[in-house]
Amino acid sequence: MAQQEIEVVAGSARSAMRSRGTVVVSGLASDAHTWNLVYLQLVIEELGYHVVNLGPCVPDDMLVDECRRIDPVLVALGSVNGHGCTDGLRVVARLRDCAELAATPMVIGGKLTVSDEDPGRHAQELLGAGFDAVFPDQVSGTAEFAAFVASLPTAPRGALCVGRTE
Ligand code: B12
Repeated sequence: MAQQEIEVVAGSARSAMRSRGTVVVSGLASDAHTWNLVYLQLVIEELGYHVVNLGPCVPDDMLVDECRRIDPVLVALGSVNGHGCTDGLRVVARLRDCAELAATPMVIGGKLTVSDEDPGRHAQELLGAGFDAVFPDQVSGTAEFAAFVASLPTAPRGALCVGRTE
């Protein structure tokens, strides 16, 4: 491994060790919007967590594989194109099917549908499918999300590594 790569890996491991745990931030398979994910990453980092940001248009298989590998203290999914409800219902079922992710806190937020009609009904559907909290733009903002993140238990020291070796 080149010296530069070793320094990057060591730096990332140090930041994970100092943090309250690792959070996976991700866009959904259909969604090309990126800046909401950058915004989420910055908010979560300010709250003391290490963030692995998978970026936009993440296929379901990749999201599941990365969450299993990383073993995060929180999975935060962002939607902007309005298909968050459809994509979210599908992928949360896949995530919850993995025994090691059955109890992992998972949230989704943003513009979850293509119309403003009845965000509460869609939120209930997403909660019923396996999310722990839903933050639709119409009825919630950064303060509610930050309060939820602050309420998470701190990861035990041994669980702070970025990758799970299987
Ligand atoms: C830039 C942009 C694009 C770029 C994205 C480039 C990129 N690399 O990101 C491009 C050109 C690719 C694009 C494409 C499309 N876009 Co566009 N886009 C925008 C635009 C102008 C800005 C979005 C942005 O970056 N905002 C800045 C970030 C920081 O804010 P944000 O995205 O609003 O996210 C906030 C919240 O949603 C929330 N949030 C988001 N995720 C989460 C997650 C959690 C857990 C929480 C708590 C909060 C949260 O917090 C964020 C900060 O406040 C908006 C219009 C606008 N002015 O907002 C339209 C907009 C988002 N786009 C829209 C649409 C419809 C599309 C297209 C379908 C257009 C088309 N017909 O092709 C495609 C979809 C492509 C796809 N496959 O996803 C609509 C969405 C409508 C809806 N959801 O109801 C918007 C609102 C425009 C509009 N008024 O119609 N878009």
